[in-house]
Amino acid sequence: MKFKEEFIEKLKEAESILFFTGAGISAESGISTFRGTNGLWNKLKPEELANFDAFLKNPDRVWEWYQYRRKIIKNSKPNPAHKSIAEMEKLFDEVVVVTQNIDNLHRRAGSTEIYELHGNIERNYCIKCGRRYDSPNFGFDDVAPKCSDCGGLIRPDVVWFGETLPQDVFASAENAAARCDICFVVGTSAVVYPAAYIPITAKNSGAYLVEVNIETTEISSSIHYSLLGKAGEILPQILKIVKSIKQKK
Ligand code: BJW
Ligand code: ZN
Repeated sequence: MKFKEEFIEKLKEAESILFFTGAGISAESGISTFRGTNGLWNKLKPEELANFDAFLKNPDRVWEWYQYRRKIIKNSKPNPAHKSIAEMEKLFDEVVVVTQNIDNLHRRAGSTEIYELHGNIERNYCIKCGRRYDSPNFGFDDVAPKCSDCGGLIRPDVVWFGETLPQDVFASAENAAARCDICFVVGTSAVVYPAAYIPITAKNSGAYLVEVNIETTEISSSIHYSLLGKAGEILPQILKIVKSIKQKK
């Protein structure tokens, strides 16, 4: 793949880079996206599953859906896109991952500075007393479990529609966006807010925006350089070019 010269120059100058990622980066690991042709929301309604009222109305149905996804995630592996991002840590002063994904694949690939805006499917908590249930092997029944301390319902520690994002995590992600030199927007439709403000903050603070996606998205018109294709194919090529730049230095 031949990259445009302007992008190569930005890579040469950059000290801090940020990857803003969404479900598309894990698609090649076998985890379904939400929107798009094979997206989860084509078959299931988000308003029936990804919000607190739906959980209260039918906890077993929502829990079962998360158990189904937990099993897929547990059996999946980071793909070349996740691994390339982790490897970039050796090549830049700062590499930050801001992800909307709950699947832990960035961590499993070896990235160390990760801000999970929508939580993590391996964590759970009691909605009544807040007790945490964070073992990855917790609750493998398809029935919503109850807290052993207070009998309250236990929910996955993910952010549903209408809920606020973890404020400290979002603030750190915003700060990282404001200081990065290049912001890569990878595998996200960029329609869910406030997460989608991250690349906008980066751009407003002077960062160069690069999109990696199989199709154009809501944010494509604001992007400096759009790379159309699979994340698992494009990111290893970016890693390769960065390695060759750093060797020449
Ligand atoms: C590839 C690829 C490959 C495929 N390589 N690419 C109107 C305007 C603005 C905002 C709102 C509004 N109405 C309501 C809101 C607020 C709402 C919102 O943004 N809604 C919009 C959808 C309209 N936001 C919220 O409710 C948020 N909270 C909030 O605003 O709090 C303030 C508040 C509090 C109280 C009252 C009112 C407000 C919370 C949002 C939480 C989102 N949660 C979910 C579920 C998480 C748990 C779970 O996983 O079950 O997060 S929804 C879902 O969408 C999930 C994702 O993280 C998120 C983003 O999706 P993502 O990652 O972009 O995936 P896709 O599927 O959309 O896209 C995949 C992309 O990959 C595609 O572009 C493909 O082309 C590409 N792709 N294969 C590269 N191989
Ligand atoms: Zn409890």
